[in-house]
Amino acid sequence: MARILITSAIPYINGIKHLGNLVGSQLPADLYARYMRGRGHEVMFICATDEHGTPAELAAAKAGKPVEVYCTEMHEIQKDIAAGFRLSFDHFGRSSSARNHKLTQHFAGRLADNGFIEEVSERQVFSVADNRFLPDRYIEGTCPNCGYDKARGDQCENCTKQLDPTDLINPRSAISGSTDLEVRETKHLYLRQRALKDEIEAWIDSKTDWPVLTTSIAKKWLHDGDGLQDRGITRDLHWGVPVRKGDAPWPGMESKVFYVWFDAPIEYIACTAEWADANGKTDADWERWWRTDKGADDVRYVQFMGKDNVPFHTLSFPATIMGSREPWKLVDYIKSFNYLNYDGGQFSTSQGRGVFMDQALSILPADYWRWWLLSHAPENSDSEFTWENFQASVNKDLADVLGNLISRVTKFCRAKFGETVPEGGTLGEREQALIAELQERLAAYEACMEAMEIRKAATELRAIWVAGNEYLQSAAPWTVVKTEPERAQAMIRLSLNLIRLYAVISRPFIPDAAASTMASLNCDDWTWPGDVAAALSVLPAGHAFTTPEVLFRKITDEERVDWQTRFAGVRT
Ligand code: B3M
Ligand code: ZN
Repeated sequence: MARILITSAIPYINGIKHLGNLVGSQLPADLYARYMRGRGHEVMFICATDEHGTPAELAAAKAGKPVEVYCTEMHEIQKDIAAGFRLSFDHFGRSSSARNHKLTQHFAGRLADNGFIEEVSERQVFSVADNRFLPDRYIEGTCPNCGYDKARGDQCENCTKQLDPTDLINPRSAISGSTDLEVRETKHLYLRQRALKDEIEAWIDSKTDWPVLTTSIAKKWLHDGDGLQDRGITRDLHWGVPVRKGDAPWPGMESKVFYVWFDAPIEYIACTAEWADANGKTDADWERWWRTDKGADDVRYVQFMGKDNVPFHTLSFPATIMGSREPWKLVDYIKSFNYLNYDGGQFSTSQGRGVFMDQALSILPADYWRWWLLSHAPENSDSEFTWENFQASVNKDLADVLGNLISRVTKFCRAKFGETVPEGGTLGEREQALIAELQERLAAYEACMEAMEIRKAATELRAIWVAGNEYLQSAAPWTVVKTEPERAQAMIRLSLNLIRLYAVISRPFIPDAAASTMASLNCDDWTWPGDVAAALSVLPAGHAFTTPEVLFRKITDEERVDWQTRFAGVRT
């Protein structure tokens, strides 16, 4: 039994995520976690809300709520929706937790002690009326390029020109509207990533099994232009982890917080500590996942994320860990994803374009979405969601292939032999051939799941479902029963067991359907089928079951058209 630590990129707190976000991190991470648990491994699956930074402050202000209150509410909302999608986190934490405050300050202290922090003086805009420094996007004014009067200090939304706050004509505070702005000196902390470049590069070079998408992005940032840059890790905000050097104050940094991207990945670790706290465990219980001096040596650590998050996970977070000179676990494998597009354009949170997680669950159960998203995961290139494709996949794969097999077998059994596994007959050549085929296909499926080749895994799983259908079609127990009822019984006994096998191996993709199928089969044996022949005799003759309701319903053309129009516009 192996020990596997799995983290999904932690979603920002400022709003409900769309399906593109979901398929780029949380959902594939869940698939992998469920698979590894199914294989009997010890898994720790961690996710959280990413709660700090300007976007959180702005979203809270827009909602008219104190930022703490806003984050608490949004965390609960995101947690409920994640549960709705059956994301099986061992813990869904918060980057604003006390654990993360402490650990972030700890890392900063260690980095400073080891000479990896530099204090840099900068000139920045200060709002006298608000009594605070303003981050670029808190400054508004007229765009020097196009004249748009609500341009932000970092960019003009109207003409997309990148700006410096000092470029703006008539600049004002986005918080109070005040024009009483001054440029003042302020000190910030920089993480000296350049000093760790060789170490980081050697580490990345040692990861020869990483996906090309991950390595190519890491390499780009190591070498492009002037190469890896030192990064500012503090901000003049109120909301965030206060800058401290471990337990001690940091002179000159009293009113500052750490940059959100400094504390967010540390939350992976802190969240595991939150898990321990929430479950009455000790520090040793979470440290055995993260401290190589406390048992984490034999842990395999896998991260899941969208491609835009890769630089932070291949460079900045490793720099934090390495620079601490403490024995923290570094990631072993980074599975990254391209983007999912929506019906000819992009999913967009800021524009409200596409289908959002709550909306998706309001029209269909989680399994329908999980199946489509995972079987179309944007692994090797961007992929696209269209309602036609979604309808076709659900109707074919889930309803026609899997659902149909389950309902035909159970209904036929009920009609001819009653709701118990029939006992007559023995397996013939046809069944032996099926078993041999399944054994081979199962190995292929497992290989894809181990390698996190998600689309291919879905294809293999579908092929396993199809094999069962083809068997049933050619064995035709409904004909055989007329002349050789015992043979038909053997076929149905095998088929009922096949349904159980399908529930077990499909569970990572479609956990609800798997659970309801198992409940119908009156069985709770989720043992992974090592030997297919043995797995196909788990349900003995005489075992009672109940004929399940329709497992997957078809999406009608009317529904498809309706949803297409309903989700064509922007969410308000
Ligand atoms: N919150 C960005 C995102 O949600 C960011 C990920 C942090 S992972 C430590 O895509
Ligand atoms: Zn402009």
